[in-house]
Order: sequence, then structure tokens, then C-alpha cells
Amino acid sequence: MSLSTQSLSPNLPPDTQREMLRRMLTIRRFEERASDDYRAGKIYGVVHCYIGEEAVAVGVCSALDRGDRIISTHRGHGHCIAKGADLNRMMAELYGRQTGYCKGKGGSMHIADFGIGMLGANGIVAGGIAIVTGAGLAAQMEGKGGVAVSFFGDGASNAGPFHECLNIAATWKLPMLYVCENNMYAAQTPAAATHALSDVAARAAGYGIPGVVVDGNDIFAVYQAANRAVDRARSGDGPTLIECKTYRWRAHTERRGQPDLRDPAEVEMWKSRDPIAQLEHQLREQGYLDDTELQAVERDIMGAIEAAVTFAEASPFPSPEQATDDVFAA
Ligand SMILES: Cc1ncc(C[n+]2csc(CCOP(=O)(O)OP(=O)(O)O)c2C)c(N)n1
Ligand SMILES: [Mg+2]
Repeated sequence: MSLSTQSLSPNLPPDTQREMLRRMLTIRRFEERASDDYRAGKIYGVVHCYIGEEAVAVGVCSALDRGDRIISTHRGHGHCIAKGADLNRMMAELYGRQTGYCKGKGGSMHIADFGIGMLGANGIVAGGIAIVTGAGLAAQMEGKGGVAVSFFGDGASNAGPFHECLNIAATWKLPMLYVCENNMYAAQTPAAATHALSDVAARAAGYGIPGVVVDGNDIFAVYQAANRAVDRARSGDGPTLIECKTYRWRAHTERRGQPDLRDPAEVEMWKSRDPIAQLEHQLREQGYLDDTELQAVERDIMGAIEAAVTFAEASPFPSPEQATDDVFAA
């Protein structure tokens, strides 16, 4: 296992770095709006916010090509936006409308867009790991240099699919990245209560693949680790396990009355390590961003989110007759 926590501003064009900031900010503003609208009773089902973890999705997806495939979790908005999903169709799905990605019948945890290689969010903890390992096998068989990425939580790393998939992906040298978003909790349960290792990445050794720990709030650290792992995967050398140490700012879900048993001082400490503020600071230091540019980006994002809400609210709900459309087995 190697440790790579320092922030090295990579040799990336300024526009690429600004685009990373834009995507992270889009995730945050989208979820702030989704959370407000959920509380206002306009959004149904369950909403899990990714706020605080944005550098992981954007850092990893910035190292991918459009055709590379990813899979997400129950906390999936960030991965969708990082891979380039359409905000209108995402918001419409949250609002339960026909124009949503899942025709309004899936909600927050069922957003997929095969056109951009986003194979789906997933309400089954660790369920996505097995699906996307199949996509890794597909990429290997296609022989076009594609890679597949599994995002999952620290809690999911205790489940069977994680171990089975790492084993087979390592053995078959599948072109995969396994990206553990270690936010230190599975719902209310601290990681230390469910596994004895302090680093999930150490588990990689058991399967004969590299395991890397990165500061998941440092987008450049995440990007560099992902980039190395993508090179390795494309070269036919097999998978890498990347553990991103991060933290969610909000409760496990947005459900009213949802307890948050975490120490408020711990939450505040992590908020002071805001991944977006850190990137913003680095861009300003390099002369790549000023107040006027940042305000313009914020205005654009807020405009796009407002437009997405308008689109969602103007769209019809699915009709009762559509309840069984697209159901393949019952
Ligand atoms: C198979 C399965 N077991 C339990 C649950 C209930 N559940 C939903 S999210 C969650 C915690 C997941 O923790 P982690 O993998 O660390 O992801 P995080 O929520 O921290 O992003 C649990 C237990 C579920 N959805 N699926
Ligand atoms: Mg977790």
C-alpha cells in the first residue's frame, strides 16, 4: 500500500482546473436545492447528499474519458454530475416526473445515463460493485482501452461483493478502479465498529493489487491517484483500490427527524477542510480565478439549477398505466 496525501497542483490547463471547480460547485448547489425541495415536500423517496465529498467524484471522473463506465451508490448525485449527466433529467427524476432519467419511477437512487457511461446509482449497498466489475470485463473483451470505475462507501467494503469482485478483477487483470469513499460512517455506525483496519486500502494486498490512500478532500491528490490507476488499467496491468478519506457534511439522509449521532465538533472540523474552498484557494493562488469569474460561475450554476426545477415542475407525473412499463420480471 502506498500513501499519497500531499496536494500537488498537476500540470493541467487552467480551463480544466476551473471546470473541476464548476463541477464540484454544481454538485453542491444541486444538492442544496434538492434538500430544500425535499423538505418542502416536492421531492419523494429518499435523498442522500454527497456534500463534502465532491472532490472524489470530480477528481476521479476528470481522469476518465466519456466512454469509460462508472457505477454509483445510494449517494449518487455527485457521480452523475461529475460524469456529465443532464441536470434537467436528474431534477425531473427527483421530482418523480416522466421526463426524468428513470421516467420518474426511480428517484434519487436510480439515476443512470448509459450515453455518458453512468451505469446507475444503486440502493443496494455494494450492489454496484458487482455490476461494474462486469463492465470492466466487457471493457477488457471490447479491447478498446476502456476502464470501469466502482464508487462505494467504507460500509460497502465489508460486504461480500467487494471481496469477490476484487479477487476476480485482480485475477483477470480487469481494467478497473475501485474507489472507496471512506466518510468514516455507514449510516450511524462508525467504521471502527465494523472493521479492525484503519485503512480500507490495506485490503488490496489480500488480492495482490495496489491499494492507495488519498486525502479525498484534495481534488488534485484524488485526480493524480486516479490518473495513475487509469494508466495502469489501460495498460492491461489490472485494477487499483483507491481509498479517499472524506466526510459527509449532512446527515445520512435528508429524511426529517433523521438522527445524526456524530460529534458536532467533528463535523465542524471537516467543514473547515471544505474541498471546494481548498480548490478555490489554489486556483486563486495560481491566478486562475478571481471574484468576478467565481461570481459568473455561481450565476451560471444557479441559472441551470433553476431551469432544471422549472423543467421538472412543468413535466407530468407518470400515469398509473405506466407503472409496469420497463418491468422485465415480477
Ligand atoms: C444491502 C443493503 N444493506 C443495508 C442497506 C441500508 N443502508 C443504506 S446506506 C447504508 C450505509 C452505507 O454506508 P457506506 O457504504 O459507508 O456509504 P455512505 O452512506 O457512507 O456513503 C446502509 C446500511 C442497504 N441499502 N442495502
Ligand atoms: Mg460511509
